[in-house]
Amino acid sequence: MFIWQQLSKSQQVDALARPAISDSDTLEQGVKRIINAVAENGDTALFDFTKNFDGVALDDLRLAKSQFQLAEQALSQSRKDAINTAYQQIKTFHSAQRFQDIDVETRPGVRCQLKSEAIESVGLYIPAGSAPLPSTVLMLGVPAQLAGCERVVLVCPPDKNGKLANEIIYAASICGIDEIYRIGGAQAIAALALGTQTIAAVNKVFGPGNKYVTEAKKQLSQSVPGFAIDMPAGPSELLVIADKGANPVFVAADLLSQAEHGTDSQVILLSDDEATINAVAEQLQLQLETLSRKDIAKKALAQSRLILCADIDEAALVSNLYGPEHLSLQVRDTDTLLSKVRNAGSVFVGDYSPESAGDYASGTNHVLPTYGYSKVASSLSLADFSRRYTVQTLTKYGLQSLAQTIVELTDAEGLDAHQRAVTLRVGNGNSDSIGG
Ligand code: HSO
Ligand code: ZN
Repeated sequence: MFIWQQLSKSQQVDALARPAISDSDTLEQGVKRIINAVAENGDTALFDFTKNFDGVALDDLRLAKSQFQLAEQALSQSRKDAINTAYQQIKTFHSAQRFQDIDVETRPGVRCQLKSEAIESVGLYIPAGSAPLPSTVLMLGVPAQLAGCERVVLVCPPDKNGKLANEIIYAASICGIDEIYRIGGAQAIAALALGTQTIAAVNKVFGPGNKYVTEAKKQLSQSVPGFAIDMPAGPSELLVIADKGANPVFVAADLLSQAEHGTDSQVILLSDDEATINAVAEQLQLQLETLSRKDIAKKALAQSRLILCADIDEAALVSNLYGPEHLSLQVRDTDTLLSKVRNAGSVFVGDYSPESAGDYASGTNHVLPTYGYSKVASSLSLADFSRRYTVQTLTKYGLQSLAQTIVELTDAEGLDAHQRAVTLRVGNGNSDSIGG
Protein backbone atom coordinates (compact mmCIF):
# COMPACT_ATOMS: atom_id res chain seq x y z
CA MET A 1 0.00 0.00 0.00
CA PHE A 2 1.16 3.51 -0.85
CA ILE A 3 0.35 6.58 1.25
CA TRP A 4 -0.07 9.37 -1.28
CA GLN A 5 1.04 12.21 1.01
CA GLN A 6 4.21 10.38 1.98
CA LEU A 7 5.35 9.95 -1.61
CA SER A 8 7.74 12.43 -3.18
CA LYS A 9 6.65 14.02 -6.47
CA SER A 10 8.63 11.51 -8.50
CA GLN A 11 7.33 8.61 -6.42
CA GLN A 12 3.81 9.85 -7.10
CA VAL A 13 4.55 9.85 -10.82
CA ASP A 14 5.93 6.29 -10.51
CA ALA A 15 2.90 5.15 -8.54
CA LEU A 16 0.64 6.17 -11.42
CA ALA A 17 2.97 4.99 -14.20
CA ARG A 18 1.46 2.67 -16.75
CA PRO A 19 3.22 -0.51 -17.81
CA ALA A 20 5.42 0.35 -20.79
CA ILE A 21 3.98 -0.62 -24.16
CA SER A 22 6.79 -2.28 -26.06
CA ASP A 23 7.33 -0.01 -29.00
CA SER A 24 10.37 -1.83 -30.26
CA ASP A 25 11.96 -1.59 -33.68
CA THR A 26 11.31 -5.27 -34.16
CA LEU A 27 7.58 -4.75 -33.67
CA GLU A 28 7.59 -1.83 -36.09
CA GLN A 29 9.65 -3.69 -38.70
CA GLY A 30 7.73 -6.94 -38.29
CA VAL A 31 4.39 -5.21 -38.83
CA LYS A 32 5.81 -3.27 -41.77
CA ARG A 33 6.82 -6.55 -43.41
CA ILE A 34 3.32 -7.96 -42.93
CA ILE A 35 1.75 -4.84 -44.43
CA ASN A 36 4.09 -4.95 -47.41
CA ALA A 37 3.34 -8.62 -48.00
CA VAL A 38 -0.42 -7.94 -48.02
CA ALA A 39 0.12 -4.94 -50.33
CA GLU A 40 2.11 -7.09 -52.76
CA ASN A 41 0.44 -10.48 -52.58
CA GLY A 42 -3.10 -9.74 -51.40
CA ASP A 43 -5.14 -12.84 -50.61
CA THR A 44 -2.15 -15.15 -50.94
CA ALA A 45 -0.42 -13.31 -48.12
CA LEU A 46 -3.58 -13.56 -46.01
CA PHE A 47 -3.79 -17.33 -46.52
CA ASP A 48 -0.09 -17.69 -45.68
CA PHE A 49 -0.23 -15.58 -42.51
CA THR A 50 -3.37 -17.33 -41.32
CA LYS A 51 -1.59 -20.65 -41.75
CA ASN A 52 1.53 -19.44 -39.95
CA PHE A 53 -0.02 -17.40 -37.14
CA ASP A 54 -3.42 -19.03 -36.60
CA GLY A 55 -2.37 -22.55 -37.58
CA VAL A 56 -5.08 -23.23 -40.12
CA ALA A 57 -5.02 -23.62 -43.90
CA LEU A 58 -8.25 -21.97 -45.10
CA ASP A 59 -9.69 -22.47 -48.55
CA ASP A 60 -11.91 -19.42 -48.28
CA LEU A 61 -11.34 -16.23 -46.30
CA ARG A 62 -14.98 -15.21 -46.18
CA LEU A 63 -17.33 -16.93 -43.79
CA ALA A 64 -19.87 -18.92 -45.78
CA LYS A 65 -23.57 -17.94 -45.61
CA SER A 66 -24.45 -21.39 -44.26
CA GLN A 67 -22.36 -20.71 -41.15
CA PHE A 68 -24.75 -18.01 -39.93
CA GLN A 69 -27.62 -20.43 -39.62
CA LEU A 70 -25.43 -23.12 -38.10
CA ALA A 71 -24.11 -20.70 -35.48
CA GLU A 72 -27.62 -19.68 -34.50
CA GLN A 73 -28.74 -23.31 -34.23
CA ALA A 74 -25.74 -24.24 -32.13
CA LEU A 75 -26.40 -21.60 -29.48
CA SER A 76 -28.67 -22.17 -26.49
CA GLN A 77 -31.76 -20.01 -26.24
CA SER A 78 -30.45 -18.38 -23.07
CA ARG A 79 -27.21 -17.41 -24.83
CA LYS A 80 -29.14 -15.88 -27.72
CA ASP A 81 -31.52 -14.11 -25.32
CA ALA A 82 -28.58 -12.55 -23.51
CA ILE A 83 -27.02 -11.34 -26.76
CA ASN A 84 -30.41 -9.98 -27.88
CA THR A 85 -30.97 -8.14 -24.60
CA ALA A 86 -27.50 -6.59 -24.67
CA TYR A 87 -28.10 -5.62 -28.32
CA GLN A 88 -31.33 -3.83 -27.40
CA GLN A 89 -29.77 -2.05 -24.43
CA ILE A 90 -26.83 -0.77 -26.51
CA LYS A 91 -29.22 0.20 -29.28
CA THR A 92 -31.42 2.20 -26.91
CA PHE A 93 -28.52 4.26 -25.61
CA HIS A 94 -26.84 4.75 -28.99
CA SER A 95 -30.11 5.67 -30.78
CA ALA A 96 -30.42 8.60 -28.40
CA GLN A 97 -27.06 9.87 -29.68
CA ARG A 98 -28.40 10.71 -33.13
CA PHE A 99 -26.95 13.87 -34.58
CA GLN A 100 -29.27 16.84 -34.95
CA ASP A 101 -28.55 18.95 -38.03
CA ILE A 102 -27.68 22.58 -37.26
CA ASP A 103 -29.14 25.26 -39.52
CA VAL A 104 -28.27 28.89 -38.67
CA GLU A 105 -28.74 32.18 -40.48
CA THR A 106 -25.59 33.91 -39.25
CA ARG A 107 -26.88 37.16 -40.78
CA PRO A 108 -29.67 37.89 -43.26
CA GLY A 109 -28.92 36.07 -46.51
CA VAL A 110 -26.10 33.93 -45.06
CA ARG A 111 -27.16 30.41 -44.18
CA CYS A 112 -24.73 27.95 -42.54
CA GLN A 113 -25.55 24.30 -41.87
CA LEU A 114 -23.79 21.48 -40.08
CA LYS A 115 -24.81 18.08 -41.38
CA SER A 116 -23.72 14.55 -40.80
CA GLU A 117 -23.42 11.49 -43.01
CA ALA A 118 -22.46 7.91 -42.28
CA ILE A 119 -18.96 6.78 -43.17
CA GLU A 120 -19.46 4.64 -46.25
CA SER A 121 -17.55 1.52 -45.29
CA VAL A 122 -16.19 0.45 -41.93
CA GLY A 123 -14.21 -2.53 -40.66
CA LEU A 124 -14.71 -4.03 -37.21
CA TYR A 125 -11.79 -5.92 -35.70
CA ILE A 126 -12.80 -8.53 -33.14
CA PRO A 127 -9.95 -10.20 -31.28
CA ALA A 128 -10.20 -13.87 -30.42
CA GLY A 129 -6.81 -14.50 -28.88
CA SER A 130 -7.40 -14.98 -25.17
CA ALA A 131 -11.22 -15.01 -25.25
CA PRO A 132 -13.80 -14.46 -28.00
CA LEU A 133 -15.59 -11.17 -27.35
CA PRO A 134 -19.14 -11.13 -28.73
CA SER A 135 -19.81 -8.09 -26.53
CA THR A 136 -17.28 -6.16 -28.61
CA VAL A 137 -19.15 -7.18 -31.78
CA LEU A 138 -22.23 -5.46 -30.33
CA MET A 139 -20.31 -2.39 -29.15
CA LEU A 140 -19.05 -1.82 -32.70
CA GLY A 141 -21.83 -3.37 -34.75
CA VAL A 142 -24.75 -1.53 -33.15
CA PRO A 143 -23.48 2.02 -33.78
CA ALA A 144 -22.32 1.04 -37.29
CA GLN A 145 -25.83 -0.22 -38.01
CA LEU A 146 -27.55 2.82 -36.45
CA ALA A 147 -25.28 5.27 -38.25
CA GLY A 148 -26.28 3.62 -41.53
CA CYS A 149 -22.80 2.70 -42.81
CA GLU A 150 -23.38 1.14 -46.24
CA ARG A 151 -20.81 -1.59 -45.82
CA VAL A 152 -19.84 -3.10 -42.47
CA VAL A 153 -17.10 -5.73 -42.56
CA LEU A 154 -16.08 -7.85 -39.59
CA VAL A 155 -12.73 -9.58 -39.27
CA CYS A 156 -11.82 -12.10 -36.59
CA PRO A 157 -8.97 -14.61 -36.39
CA PRO A 158 -10.12 -18.24 -36.76
CA ASP A 159 -9.32 -21.08 -34.38
CA LYS A 160 -7.22 -24.10 -35.42
CA ASN A 161 -10.24 -25.56 -37.22
CA GLY A 162 -10.90 -22.39 -39.15
CA LYS A 163 -13.92 -21.61 -36.99
CA LEU A 164 -15.18 -18.44 -35.33
CA ALA A 165 -17.13 -18.52 -32.07
CA ASN A 166 -20.85 -19.02 -32.67
CA GLU A 167 -21.57 -16.06 -30.40
CA ILE A 168 -19.48 -13.78 -32.61
CA ILE A 169 -21.30 -14.88 -35.75
CA TYR A 170 -24.71 -14.56 -34.11
CA ALA A 171 -23.98 -11.12 -32.63
CA ALA A 172 -22.74 -9.96 -36.04
CA SER A 173 -25.84 -11.23 -37.79
CA ILE A 174 -28.25 -9.38 -35.49
CA CYS A 175 -26.25 -6.23 -36.23
CA GLY A 176 -26.96 -6.86 -39.91
CA ILE A 177 -23.39 -7.88 -40.74
CA ASP A 178 -22.96 -10.63 -43.33
CA GLU A 179 -19.47 -9.85 -44.61
CA ILE A 180 -17.12 -11.64 -42.25
CA TYR A 181 -13.53 -12.64 -42.96
CA ARG A 182 -11.62 -15.19 -40.94
CA ILE A 183 -8.44 -13.20 -40.60
CA GLY A 184 -6.75 -11.48 -37.68
CA GLY A 185 -3.58 -9.70 -36.62
CA ALA A 186 -1.74 -6.99 -38.52
CA GLN A 187 -2.56 -8.73 -41.81
CA ALA A 188 -6.30 -8.21 -41.23
CA ILE A 189 -5.84 -4.49 -40.66
CA ALA A 190 -3.64 -4.29 -43.77
CA ALA A 191 -6.32 -6.04 -45.84
CA LEU A 192 -8.98 -3.60 -44.60
CA ALA A 193 -6.81 -0.56 -45.25
CA LEU A 194 -5.35 -1.58 -48.60
CA GLY A 195 -7.87 -4.06 -50.02
CA THR A 196 -7.06 -7.40 -51.64
CA GLN A 197 -8.60 -9.44 -54.47
CA THR A 198 -11.53 -10.55 -52.33
CA ILE A 199 -11.65 -7.86 -49.64
CA ALA A 200 -12.46 -4.32 -50.70
CA ALA A 201 -10.75 -1.64 -48.61
CA VAL A 202 -12.76 0.25 -45.98
CA ASN A 203 -12.57 3.87 -44.82
CA LYS A 204 -12.19 3.32 -41.09
CA VAL A 205 -11.31 0.45 -38.76
CA PHE A 206 -12.60 0.04 -35.22
CA GLY A 207 -11.84 -2.31 -32.39
CA PRO A 208 -9.25 -3.47 -29.89
CA GLY A 209 -6.42 -5.83 -30.60
CA ASN A 210 -2.99 -7.00 -29.53
CA LYS A 211 0.19 -5.00 -30.05
CA TYR A 212 0.53 -6.12 -33.69
CA VAL A 213 -2.99 -4.97 -34.49
CA THR A 214 -2.44 -1.67 -32.70
CA GLU A 215 0.87 -1.10 -34.50
CA ALA A 216 -0.72 -1.91 -37.87
CA LYS A 217 -3.56 0.52 -37.18
CA LYS A 218 -1.02 3.19 -36.30
CA GLN A 219 1.18 2.64 -39.37
CA LEU A 220 -1.65 2.32 -41.88
CA SER A 221 -3.61 5.33 -40.61
CA GLN A 222 -0.46 7.39 -41.07
CA SER A 223 0.41 6.07 -44.51
CA VAL A 224 -2.85 5.35 -46.35
CA PRO A 225 -4.68 8.55 -47.34
CA GLY A 226 -8.30 8.53 -46.23
CA PHE A 227 -7.89 5.53 -43.94
CA ALA A 228 -8.79 6.26 -40.33
CA ILE A 229 -8.85 4.37 -37.03
CA ASP A 230 -11.10 4.70 -34.00
CA MET A 231 -8.55 5.57 -31.31
CA PRO A 232 -5.12 4.60 -30.03
CA ALA A 233 -5.49 1.53 -27.82
CA GLY A 234 -3.56 0.43 -24.75
CA PRO A 235 -4.12 -2.14 -22.00
CA SER A 236 -7.37 -2.01 -20.03
CA GLU A 237 -7.60 -0.02 -16.79
CA LEU A 238 -9.90 0.37 -13.80
CA LEU A 239 -9.56 2.83 -10.95
CA VAL A 240 -11.87 2.47 -7.94
CA ILE A 241 -12.40 5.18 -5.36
CA ALA A 242 -13.83 3.56 -2.23
CA ASP A 243 -14.75 5.08 1.12
CA LYS A 244 -15.20 3.48 4.53
CA GLY A 245 -18.75 2.42 3.66
CA ALA A 246 -17.73 0.53 0.50
CA ASN A 247 -18.12 -3.24 0.38
CA PRO A 248 -14.61 -4.75 0.04
CA VAL A 249 -16.07 -7.87 -1.59
CA PHE A 250 -17.58 -5.78 -4.40
CA VAL A 251 -14.48 -3.63 -4.81
CA ALA A 252 -12.14 -6.64 -5.05
CA ALA A 253 -14.46 -8.36 -7.54
CA ASP A 254 -14.40 -5.27 -9.75
CA LEU A 255 -10.62 -4.95 -9.62
CA LEU A 256 -10.30 -8.63 -10.56
CA SER A 257 -12.80 -8.27 -13.40
CA GLN A 258 -10.44 -5.87 -15.08
CA ALA A 259 -7.28 -7.74 -14.05
CA GLU A 260 -8.46 -10.92 -15.77
CA HIS A 261 -8.39 -9.25 -19.19
CA GLY A 262 -4.64 -9.42 -19.60
CA THR A 263 -1.38 -9.57 -17.72
CA ASP A 264 -0.83 -5.92 -18.64
CA SER A 265 -4.23 -4.72 -17.34
CA GLN A 266 -3.88 -2.10 -14.66
CA VAL A 267 -6.08 -1.74 -11.59
CA ILE A 268 -5.84 0.96 -8.93
CA LEU A 269 -7.68 1.41 -5.64
CA LEU A 270 -7.83 4.79 -3.92
CA SER A 271 -9.35 5.06 -0.47
CA ASP A 272 -9.30 7.39 2.52
CA ASP A 273 -9.72 4.43 4.85
CA GLU A 274 -6.84 2.09 5.64
CA ALA A 275 -9.11 -0.66 6.94
CA THR A 276 -10.99 -0.68 3.63
CA ILE A 277 -7.73 -1.01 1.69
CA ASN A 278 -6.64 -3.93 3.89
CA ALA A 279 -10.00 -5.64 3.55
CA VAL A 280 -9.92 -5.27 -0.25
CA ALA A 281 -6.37 -6.64 -0.36
CA GLU A 282 -7.52 -9.68 1.61
CA GLN A 283 -10.52 -10.18 -0.66
CA LEU A 284 -8.33 -9.91 -3.74
CA GLN A 285 -6.28 -12.89 -2.60
CA LEU A 286 -9.35 -14.90 -1.62
CA GLN A 287 -11.31 -14.30 -4.79
CA LEU A 288 -8.28 -14.65 -7.04
CA GLU A 289 -7.88 -18.30 -6.11
CA THR A 290 -11.25 -19.24 -7.55
CA LEU A 291 -10.85 -17.60 -10.95
CA SER A 292 -10.30 -19.64 -14.10
CA ARG A 293 -8.00 -16.93 -15.40
CA LYS A 294 -6.18 -16.65 -12.09
CA ASP A 295 -2.71 -16.71 -13.65
CA ILE A 296 -3.46 -13.75 -15.87
CA ALA A 297 -5.19 -11.79 -13.09
CA LYS A 298 -2.33 -12.51 -10.69
CA LYS A 299 0.24 -11.01 -13.04
CA ALA A 300 -1.93 -7.95 -13.59
CA LEU A 301 -2.42 -7.55 -9.84
CA ALA A 302 1.32 -7.51 -9.35
CA GLN A 303 1.27 -4.20 -11.26
CA SER A 304 -1.73 -2.85 -9.38
CA ARG A 305 -1.66 -0.08 -6.79
CA LEU A 306 -3.51 0.36 -3.52
CA ILE A 307 -3.17 3.97 -2.44
CA LEU A 308 -4.25 5.56 0.84
CA CYS A 309 -5.38 9.15 0.34
CA ALA A 310 -5.88 11.83 2.98
CA ASP A 311 -9.54 12.24 1.98
CA ILE A 312 -11.89 11.65 -0.94
CA ASP A 313 -11.04 15.02 -2.49
CA GLU A 314 -7.42 13.95 -2.71
CA ALA A 315 -8.54 10.67 -4.28
CA ALA A 316 -10.37 12.67 -6.95
CA LEU A 317 -7.19 14.64 -7.66
CA VAL A 318 -5.10 11.47 -7.98
CA SER A 319 -7.68 9.89 -10.28
CA ASN A 320 -7.74 13.02 -12.44
CA LEU A 321 -3.96 12.86 -12.74
CA TYR A 322 -4.10 9.24 -13.86
CA GLY A 323 -7.10 9.56 -16.22
CA PRO A 324 -8.44 5.99 -16.05
CA GLU A 325 -10.32 4.17 -18.79
CA HIS A 326 -12.93 3.04 -16.23
CA LEU A 327 -13.60 4.92 -12.99
CA SER A 328 -15.74 3.37 -10.25
CA LEU A 329 -17.07 5.54 -7.41
CA GLN A 330 -17.96 3.35 -4.45
CA VAL A 331 -18.49 6.15 -1.93
CA ARG A 332 -21.53 7.41 0.03
CA ASP A 333 -21.65 10.92 -1.43
CA THR A 334 -21.44 10.05 -5.11
CA ASP A 335 -22.88 13.38 -6.31
CA THR A 336 -20.10 15.45 -4.78
CA LEU A 337 -17.40 13.07 -6.02
CA LEU A 338 -18.90 12.87 -9.51
CA SER A 339 -18.70 16.66 -9.75
CA LYS A 340 -14.99 16.56 -8.92
CA VAL A 341 -13.68 13.74 -11.14
CA ARG A 342 -12.60 14.23 -14.73
CA ASN A 343 -10.49 12.58 -17.43
CA ALA A 344 -12.24 9.19 -17.15
CA GLY A 345 -13.36 7.17 -20.20
CA SER A 346 -16.48 5.92 -18.41
CA VAL A 347 -17.68 6.48 -14.84
CA PHE A 348 -19.53 3.84 -12.77
CA VAL A 349 -21.47 5.44 -9.94
CA GLY A 350 -22.25 3.72 -6.63
CA ASP A 351 -21.96 0.23 -5.17
CA TYR A 352 -24.31 -1.37 -7.68
CA SER A 353 -22.70 -0.20 -10.92
CA PRO A 354 -19.96 -2.74 -11.56
CA GLU A 355 -17.80 -2.26 -14.63
CA SER A 356 -19.22 -5.52 -15.93
CA ALA A 357 -22.58 -3.78 -16.42
CA GLY A 358 -21.02 -1.37 -18.89
CA ASP A 359 -18.82 -4.06 -20.43
CA TYR A 360 -21.88 -6.02 -21.48
CA ALA A 361 -25.34 -4.70 -21.11
CA SER A 362 -26.20 -1.34 -19.53
CA GLY A 363 -26.06 0.33 -22.92
CA THR A 364 -22.87 2.43 -22.79
CA ASN A 365 -20.02 1.56 -25.12
CA HIS A 366 -17.09 -0.42 -23.76
CA VAL A 367 -14.62 0.82 -26.35
CA LEU A 368 -12.93 3.55 -24.36
CA PRO A 369 -9.75 5.59 -24.39
CA THR A 370 -6.93 4.05 -22.35
CA TYR A 371 -3.34 4.85 -21.47
CA GLY A 372 -4.11 8.43 -20.44
CA TYR A 373 -5.87 9.27 -23.70
CA SER A 374 -9.07 9.78 -21.72
CA LYS A 375 -7.69 13.24 -20.98
CA VAL A 376 -8.35 14.17 -24.60
CA ALA A 377 -10.29 11.37 -26.31
CA SER A 378 -13.93 10.32 -25.99
CA SER A 379 -15.62 7.00 -25.43
CA LEU A 380 -16.81 5.41 -28.66
CA SER A 381 -20.20 6.70 -29.77
CA LEU A 382 -22.50 6.94 -32.75
CA ALA A 383 -20.62 10.06 -33.90
CA ASP A 384 -17.51 7.99 -34.62
CA PHE A 385 -19.32 6.19 -37.44
CA SER A 386 -20.22 9.33 -39.31
CA ARG A 387 -18.60 12.53 -40.41
CA ARG A 388 -19.82 16.05 -40.05
CA TYR A 389 -19.61 18.62 -42.84
CA THR A 390 -20.82 22.14 -43.44
CA VAL A 391 -23.03 23.64 -46.14
CA GLN A 392 -23.43 27.33 -46.89
CA THR A 393 -25.86 29.24 -49.04
CA LEU A 394 -25.54 33.00 -49.56
CA THR A 395 -27.95 35.25 -51.38
CA LYS A 396 -26.62 38.20 -53.38
CA TYR A 397 -27.72 40.43 -50.55
CA GLY A 398 -25.96 38.22 -48.00
CA LEU A 399 -22.70 38.33 -49.95
CA GLN A 400 -22.98 42.10 -50.41
CA SER A 401 -23.39 42.58 -46.71
CA LEU A 402 -20.14 40.66 -46.04
CA ALA A 403 -18.15 42.04 -48.98
CA GLN A 404 -16.41 44.81 -47.06
CA THR A 405 -15.27 42.40 -44.36
CA ILE A 406 -13.93 39.88 -46.85
CA VAL A 407 -12.23 42.57 -48.99
CA GLU A 408 -10.46 43.98 -45.95
CA LEU A 409 -9.24 40.54 -44.86
CA THR A 410 -8.10 39.56 -48.37
CA ASP A 411 -6.08 42.80 -48.41
CA ALA A 412 -4.52 41.80 -45.10
CA GLU A 413 -3.55 38.43 -46.54
CA GLY A 414 -2.57 39.75 -49.97
CA LEU A 415 -4.86 37.30 -51.76
CA ASP A 416 -6.21 39.19 -54.78
CA ALA A 417 -8.00 36.30 -56.42
CA HIS A 418 -9.99 35.68 -53.28
CA GLN A 419 -10.99 39.35 -53.28
CA ARG A 420 -11.98 39.33 -56.93
CA ALA A 421 -14.24 36.30 -56.43
CA VAL A 422 -16.33 38.61 -54.26
CA THR A 423 -15.99 42.04 -55.92
CA LEU A 424 -16.76 40.66 -59.37
CA ARG A 425 -20.10 39.51 -58.01
CA VAL A 426 -21.16 42.36 -55.76
CA GLY A 427 -18.56 45.14 -55.73
CA ASN A 428 -16.41 45.91 -52.73
CA GLY A 429 -19.22 46.42 -50.25
CA ASN A 430 -18.81 50.19 -50.04
CA SER A 431 -21.38 51.02 -52.72
CA ASP A 432 -24.91 52.09 -52.03
CA SER A 433 -26.22 48.98 -53.63
CA ILE A 434 -26.43 47.04 -50.36
CA GLY A 435 -30.00 46.28 -49.57
CA GLY A 436 -30.78 45.46 -53.23
N1 HSO B 1 -13.49 -4.29 -20.20
C1 HSO B 1 -13.24 -4.38 -21.64
C2 HSO B 1 -14.38 -4.85 -22.44
C3 HSO B 1 -14.89 -6.22 -22.19
N2 HSO B 1 -15.05 -6.78 -20.98
C4 HSO B 1 -15.34 -7.13 -23.08
C5 HSO B 1 -15.58 -7.97 -21.14
N3 HSO B 1 -15.76 -8.20 -22.42
C6 HSO B 1 -12.89 -3.00 -22.17
O1 HSO B 1 -12.09 -2.30 -21.37
ZN1 ZN C 1 -14.05 -6.11 -19.24
